[in-house]
Amino acid sequence: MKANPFINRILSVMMTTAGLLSCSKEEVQPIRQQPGPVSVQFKFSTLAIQERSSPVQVVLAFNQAAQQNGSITLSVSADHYHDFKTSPGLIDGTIVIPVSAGQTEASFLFEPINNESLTGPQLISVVIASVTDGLLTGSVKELSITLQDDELPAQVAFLQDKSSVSEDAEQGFMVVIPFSQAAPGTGSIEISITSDLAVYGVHYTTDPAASNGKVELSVEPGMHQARLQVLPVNDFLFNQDRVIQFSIEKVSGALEKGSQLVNELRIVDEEKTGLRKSYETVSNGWRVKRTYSYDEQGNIHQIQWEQNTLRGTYTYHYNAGRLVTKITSSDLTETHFTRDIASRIIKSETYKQGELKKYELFGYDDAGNVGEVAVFDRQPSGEFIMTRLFVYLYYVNGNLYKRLSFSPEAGSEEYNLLSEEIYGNYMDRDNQFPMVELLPGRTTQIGLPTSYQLNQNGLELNYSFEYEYNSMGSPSMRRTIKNGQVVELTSYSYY
Ligand SMILES: [Ca+2]
Ligand SMILES: [Ca+2]
Ligand SMILES: [Ca+2]
Repeated sequence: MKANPFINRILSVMMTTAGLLSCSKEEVQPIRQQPGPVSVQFKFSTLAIQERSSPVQVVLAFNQAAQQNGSITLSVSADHYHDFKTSPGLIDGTIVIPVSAGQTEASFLFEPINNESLTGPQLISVVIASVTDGLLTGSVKELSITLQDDELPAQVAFLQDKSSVSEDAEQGFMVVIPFSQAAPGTGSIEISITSDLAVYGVHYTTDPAASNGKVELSVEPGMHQARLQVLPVNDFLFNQDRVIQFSIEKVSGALEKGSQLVNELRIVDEEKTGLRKSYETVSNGWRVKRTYSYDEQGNIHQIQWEQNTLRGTYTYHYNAGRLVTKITSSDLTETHFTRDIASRIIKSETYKQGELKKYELFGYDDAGNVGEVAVFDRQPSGEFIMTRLFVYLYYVNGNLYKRLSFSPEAGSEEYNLLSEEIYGNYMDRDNQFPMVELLPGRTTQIGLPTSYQLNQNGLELNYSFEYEYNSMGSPSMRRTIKNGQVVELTSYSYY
């Protein structure tokens, strides 16, 4: 077999190489024993760690085992250094990790601190700042740790949607805004205040004070509620209730809006509280209603009346001494009053469209009660004649006992008795709705009658009254009973 020249050539090259290696052995060996520096880099460039997580080992990987002892210095930057610990410890923003020969990686322990405050996620940057001889910083030289907060913002809402306070309440009213949990940090609540009738500084103030219809409440960590004190101004006037709307407009910091964001506070005009407002009597096919309104001094301003489908208004007019001088009616009649030196009304004159139609003369008994009323009506001839005479008798305590109605006999000094009404069995209860209203500013029944007798045309009719009361002890309902049957229902309301 003939030798292949190609194979021969390869063999000769191999021989030559072997000879070359063996003769330069002493020079090549140090390159193998002293490989390049050990490259150090983070195993990951990002890490997300929960605030309540157990400590996490953060690894720096080497490309080969360390040849010698040394150390790695990490520089750490964070907003809140007290939110975590490291091992080795963090000193002046750096961690120094020792490295021993033969180590193939290094690490440090990152321990989050579970706190109660809401700071939001925090970015912590860890950078390989320097390494000692024999080590080299690799390409992943920075690690971003996201420290996740496990707190939730506290929810902020009003305790109630509606509340009320009396105008004369000295401490005012505390609007309470409870939180769903202790505030996990600082925050603030902006409350806007609006009202149709209540004017800030005139009818009420707040603490903290409002400015341009807004109040800012600041919240400290750990607080369970915010409070806003509302101080009504007591004006001593009989006017009206005023409603103020508070609404949680904005919250910031460790807070968020809850569900009840509006609170309506009613400032109750306590001067008027309990004053009679209206009564309505309903019978079979018949209805009458009167509604009373007052001026700021608490005197009757108007009475609205309704009778079946008819309605009208009486307006009261007063002099400087707050005594009624006249009552004008929506049907254009006017009743003027004349008083004696003791300010008692002794005469009333009723005009219609300027013409005197009727006048009444009032007489008083020894106790000062209206004892008699003589009614004079204008006749077609223009002259006035007495058409009725009423006589009133009272119990010692001032409650009306009896009303007698007479008609004068024409052309004589005699009177005919038309009817006799007897009120009896009074209960000692507040009664703002006397069944007989004689003159403004006077009552005929300070208590509640429970029986009534009418003697007329030879007939005797007997009624009894049963009452229901409101929480103030004032009557809210009256049942008029005849022969065991309810014949009339009266309901009463108060301011
Ligand atoms: Ca926590
Ligand atoms: Ca936290
Ligand atoms: Ca008032």
